[in-house]
Amino acid sequence: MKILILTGAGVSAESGLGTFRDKGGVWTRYDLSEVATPEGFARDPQKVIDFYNMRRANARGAQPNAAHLALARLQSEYTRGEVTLVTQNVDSLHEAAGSDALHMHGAHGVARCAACDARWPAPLVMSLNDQCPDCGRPETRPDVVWFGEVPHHLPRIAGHLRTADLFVAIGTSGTVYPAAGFVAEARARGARTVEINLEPSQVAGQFDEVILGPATETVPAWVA
Ligand code: BJW
Repeated sequence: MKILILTGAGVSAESGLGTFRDKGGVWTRYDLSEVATPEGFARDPQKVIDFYNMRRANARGAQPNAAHLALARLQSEYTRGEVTLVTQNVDSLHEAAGSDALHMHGAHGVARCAACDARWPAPLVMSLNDQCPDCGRPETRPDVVWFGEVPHHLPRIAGHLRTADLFVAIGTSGTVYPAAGFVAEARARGARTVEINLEPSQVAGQFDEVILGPATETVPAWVA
């Protein structure tokens, strides 16, 4: 059986990383048009760099929780098929738990040159004057996907959506596309679909099964 798992901020919530849209979430404290769009970066790049330096520093101290660990165990021990993990998260907690994940919205740990698209490991504190190691231009930005930008790995994800027998979404509100549309795609191709979340997402009605509760309890129980 081919299993495709999509995770969102809820899977890292109990590691101490805030979600985006819950009470006190990132988008209740920051204007996303200012810090998570190419236009915001063009208007005030220093503000955006500061925002991501702060988020990168928070993420650096976080440890994987029981949900990340259970998913890593599933990925390494499942012998009746394959388990593909796609995450919208920019933290590296799936990797810290031992998983291999496709980061469709990028990663805190990667810097990108806005001029030539080169990528390299991000320093903990990124600066606007950082020069690209390839072209030398000082046009460094975080390698994260902002609104209006095309997410990473979409052709590979589309392939997995076509062939998955089981699609599972964990800790995501189902508000951001194209990820929120994956359940419909997987379902149209005949996959069974399961949502695991603290509360029903915006697209909960499209899943065959919805499991509610904190990820550190529900995910290990589902994997077991
Ligand atoms: C727990 C829990 C616990 C809490 N246990 N659970 C229709 C189709 C296509 C696109 C669009 C469309 N309509 C509009 C668009 C455009 C736009 C969009 O979706 N806008 C909507 C807001 C309407 N999308 C885009 O612009 C995307 N690009 C794009 O569409 O390109 C065009 C294109 C697509 C395809 C092919 C060709 C071209 C890009 C979106 C980029 C999103 N970027 C961000 C920032 C990333 C960097 C950063 O981290 O700063 O990604 S925004 C933010 O939202 C972040 C997240 O990955 C993303 C999703 O959030 P997530 O993970 O769901 O978090 P929350 O907070 O929303 O939800 C947390 C959930 O966890 C909740 O449900 C809680 O209940 C739960 N929870 N604690 C379990 N303990």
